Amino acid sequence: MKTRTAALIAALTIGAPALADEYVIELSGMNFAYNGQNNQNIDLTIKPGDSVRWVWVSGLHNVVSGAGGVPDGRFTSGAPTTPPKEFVHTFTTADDYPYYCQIHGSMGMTSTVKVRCAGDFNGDLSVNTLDVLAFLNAWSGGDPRGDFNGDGTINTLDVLAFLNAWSAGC
Ligand SMILES: [Cu+2]
Repeated sequence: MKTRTAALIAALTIGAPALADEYVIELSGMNFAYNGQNNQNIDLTIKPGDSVRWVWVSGLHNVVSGAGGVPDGRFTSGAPTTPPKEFVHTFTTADDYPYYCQIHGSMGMTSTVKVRCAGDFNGDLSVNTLDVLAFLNAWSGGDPRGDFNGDGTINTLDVLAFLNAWSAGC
C-alpha cells in the first residue's frame, strides 16, 4: 500500500518539462495565414514559452499587438515593410493576444494568438476545479482531447498527465 502511494506520488510529480514550440504565420495578400486559415479564422492556441514567427511572403505589412487599430504595446515588428522580413515573439504569459497589420487591419487583417497553460483545460485563463471536471468529461466521453499525453490511447496515464499539468498551475 505504501509503495503504491509512493508510486502514485512519483507519477504525479515527475513531469517531463514541456518543450517550447514555434508556430509560423505567413503574411501574404491581405492575410495572416496559418494552417489553411486566415485572419480571425485562425485557430491557434499555444502554451507559455512558445513562439510565433511571422514570415512576410508578399505585400506591405507589419505586426502590431492590439485591437481595433490601437496598439497595446505588447509587441511590434516595426514599420510596415515588404519581404524579406521575419518577426519572432515569445509568449510567456497566458492571455489572449490580438494583433493587426497597420496597413490592412481595417480591411480585416487582424488575428489573435491564444496562450493557455496545459492545466487550463477549458481555456478560461484560470486553472481550477472546473478544468478537472472538463478534463474528466472529455476523458470519460472518449473526446480526443482526453488523450492528454498524446500517445494515441485514452487511459489512466492521461489522468496522471493531466493532474500533473493541473497541479503545476499556470
Ligand atoms: Cu498588411
